[in-house]
Amino acid sequence: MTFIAKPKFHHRGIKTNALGFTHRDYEGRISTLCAGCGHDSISSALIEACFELSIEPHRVAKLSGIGCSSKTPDYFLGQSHGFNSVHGRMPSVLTGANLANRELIYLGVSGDGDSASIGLGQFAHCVRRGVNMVYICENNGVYGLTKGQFSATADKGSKSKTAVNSDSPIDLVSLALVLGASFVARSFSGDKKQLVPLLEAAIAHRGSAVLDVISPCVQFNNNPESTKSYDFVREHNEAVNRIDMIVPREEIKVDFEPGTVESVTQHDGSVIRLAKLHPDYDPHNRAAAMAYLQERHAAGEVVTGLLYLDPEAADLHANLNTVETPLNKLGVAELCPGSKALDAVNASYR
Ligand SMILES: Cc1ncc(C[n+]2csc(CCOP(=O)(O)OP(=O)(O)O)c2C)c(N)n1
Ligand code: SF4
Ligand SMILES: [Mg+2]
Repeated sequence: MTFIAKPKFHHRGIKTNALGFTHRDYEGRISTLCAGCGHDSISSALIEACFELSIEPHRVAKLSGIGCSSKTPDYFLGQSHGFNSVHGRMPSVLTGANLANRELIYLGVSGDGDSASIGLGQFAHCVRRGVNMVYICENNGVYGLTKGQFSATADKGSKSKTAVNSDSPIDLVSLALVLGASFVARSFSGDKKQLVPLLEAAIAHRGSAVLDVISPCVQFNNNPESTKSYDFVREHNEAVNRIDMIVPREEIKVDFEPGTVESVTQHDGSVIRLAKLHPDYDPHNRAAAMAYLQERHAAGEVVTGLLYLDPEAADLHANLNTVETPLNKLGVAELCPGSKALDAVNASYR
């Protein structure tokens, strides 16, 4: 219940990160979601990822739409910036905030209804523009908040508590690949070991990072015939790789067989170590990733892991050549340089 405050005291021996923060410093309010909801596990994975990366909470901006999933930013990073926008409109608010201040880490938190139904156009445009963000879709195949109607990501033939879905699904991961996302991953809320490093790598990535996280709705869509249920995903989860994140200050210790691990250095110096679990899967080949996803989906598998990565990607700021200083730090003279400067700009277009 939201009116119950979390106790502030903690054990003296509690683990701290490089900044001296504990997990508590990354938590939010007590969740009001149903007990067992996958979304709560994603919040806890985000807390873990930000703790592990030693992120200063004030450097994060959480943006969301409407839905049980979009409520979750209240339950993690309580000391960060947050904006709960309108259903399906989070991407444009995030894009605007990002353009005004590139110094923050942007977490876009959404649901499958929010992203694949009402917000599909917004999702498409922010991904294709390469907005530097981590876009997380907490995907349960239903509109949880409005009592379990099928969403656009529900598989054809999938059964909820009360109905059978007759429409073809939208796969947000395949869509993100088509749209040019430079980091694309899928995970499962019940697999924290996979989800936490994927979130860490996505945060360290510069460009549009899309994470589709299957997150069962225990209230409306967790029956055995649902392809977004805990049982189904556990039984059909096919991870293509195992990921391990190393932040710049850490020493790289090799504990894999030589040749089985690929190291990818990102813009910020962090290194992603990718252990191949599927010998033929290449996360740098966009077209092959799309074909593989289609093929395995037809075979009834849920493919998870880091599906595509372009570590050299340019983001929206680089594409637009925008000023590095956040707009709120620019003075009047820079924001309004006067008519002579405007004349010069106009002349350059003649
Ligand atoms: C403009 C608008 N249309 C419809 C709604 C009603 N509505 C609220 S949440 C929601 C769907 C949420 O589904 P999803 O994004 O999958 O989130 P979940 O609750 O499943 O996590 C809908 C249709 C709304 N709030 N605003
Ligand atoms: S209705 Fe479903 S999505 Fe919403 S909190 Fe409950 S279990 Fe989670
Ligand atoms: Mg949903």
